[in-house]
Amino acid sequence: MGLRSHEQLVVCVGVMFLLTVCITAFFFLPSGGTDLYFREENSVHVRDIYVREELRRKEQDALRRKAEEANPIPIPKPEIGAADDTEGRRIFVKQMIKFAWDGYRKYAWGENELRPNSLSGHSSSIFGYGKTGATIIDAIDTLFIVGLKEEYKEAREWIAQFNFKESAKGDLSVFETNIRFTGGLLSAYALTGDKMFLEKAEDVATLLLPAFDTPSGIPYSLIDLQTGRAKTYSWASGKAILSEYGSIQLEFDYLSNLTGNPVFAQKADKIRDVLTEMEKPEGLYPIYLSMDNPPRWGQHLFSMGAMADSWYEYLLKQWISTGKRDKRTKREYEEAIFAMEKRMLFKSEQSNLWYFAKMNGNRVEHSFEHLACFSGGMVVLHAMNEENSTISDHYLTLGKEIGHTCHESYARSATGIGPESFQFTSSIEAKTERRQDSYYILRPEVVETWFYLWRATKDEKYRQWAWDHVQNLEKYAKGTAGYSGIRNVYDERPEQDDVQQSFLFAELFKYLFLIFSEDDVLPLDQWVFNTEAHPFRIRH
Ligand code: DMJ
Repeated sequence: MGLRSHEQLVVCVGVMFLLTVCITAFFFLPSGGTDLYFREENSVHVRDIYVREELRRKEQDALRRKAEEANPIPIPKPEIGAADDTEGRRIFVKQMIKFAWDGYRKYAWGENELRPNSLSGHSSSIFGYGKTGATIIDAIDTLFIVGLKEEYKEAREWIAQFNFKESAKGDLSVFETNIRFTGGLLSAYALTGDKMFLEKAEDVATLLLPAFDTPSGIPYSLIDLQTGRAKTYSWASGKAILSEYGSIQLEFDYLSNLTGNPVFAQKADKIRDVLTEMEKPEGLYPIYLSMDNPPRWGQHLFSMGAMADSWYEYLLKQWISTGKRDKRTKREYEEAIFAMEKRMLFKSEQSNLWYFAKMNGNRVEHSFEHLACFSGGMVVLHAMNEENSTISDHYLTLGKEIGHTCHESYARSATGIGPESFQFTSSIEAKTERRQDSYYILRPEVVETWFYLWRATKDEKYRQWAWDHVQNLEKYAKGTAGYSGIRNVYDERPEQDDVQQSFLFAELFKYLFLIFSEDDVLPLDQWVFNTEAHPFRIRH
């Protein structure tokens, strides 16, 4: 039976309508619960933090499965609580190092760092954009000290064939290259006597030399190692940074001493001479300095933390590393710390917690950084080396108080791990309410201070605090194939940042291993640690 034309039109429209409905349903409706779940995961509309957490865990499980499939021999994962004596704890730390190293070796060999959950390489701007094996060079002395022999051998072979100049690309931080690369190689030489490391250390430091060609000798912050072109940070208004130009001397002096090539020590001495000549506002060192001749201070910002810290550390350690012969450095260190104690040391109102505040001109900011927690260890090291017992007692007390304050910043968080920076106000102490200050990136400074306190006092609480930190790292920072920073220490289920910093090996693992070792492993009257915890021999 034939249809009339208006009937044909109705059928046609009907068919098209049905088709449209089917196509829409096929493409846009969820095919099942799980699918909908994952579709939401990629959507920016998922605001509920618990849903996001759940999704993150699923993602991590998927990555873990991927890692296990790719790696038929499972990476050993030590269980929490496996160790209940000092030796057991030391072995536990060694297993952590092996776990983190195996992950790096498998997924990021030759890259600067590891993304322990994405199972790939990671780099940050301090390394330029080349693959320069920062983790291998930063870790090698730790591998040697803890006795991971096969791992050490493999790292040594990689370094022997490594050409820094060819591999480095873009602008590298002069400071970071010096403390991690020159420092790491120098300590590998100091520990093993293997000349290859010394030659490599000299190669790296030689590549940095063009950065010192400035009117005053105060070096630029960044350098392109292939062209030798150096510059300051774009945000620093043409100024150099105290912690950076001030943390050259230990490595450069040691290098000249070991090689007989005076050029490095001369560069470091020049910086020191310039600083000795400068007028210091009330004895304090501002963070910024111009590179003119003579140089001028920039804005009067003062801190014991970021952008200042290792300048003070190097004054003290330079005195110690010369077998206490360099009296001028000792005097300058004492004057600097005395001025900071006078102007910047505070005690909190409710809990009597001691901390160094920051200052902008005369304005005091009552906050203390994780980075600044190193100062506890520094003053304890001074106390251990000081002949005058009144001064020594004073600095031991100060060190204990700072170690305590920094411990409080850990104890007052949900994870037992301290934030990047914390404040002291009428309502909070040793905590932060600022989301942007709440992260932890595997920094070592707090454990570093407890390590010096352990060596100086033998008070078991420091070992216990370090062990607590080990367990918290296991709980919150352990990823699929290594350890990661966490984004919020106040979150009971913190998100990981997926970066295994190279200083985890150079510093945090080393201090943890040493705190559970006897004092004759790197005794402090024979070794001095650079700011990246690379040990150099003290000259006697
Ligand atoms: C390290 O690279 C060094 O300790 C440096 O002096 C400051 N910060 C990091 C670790 O936090």
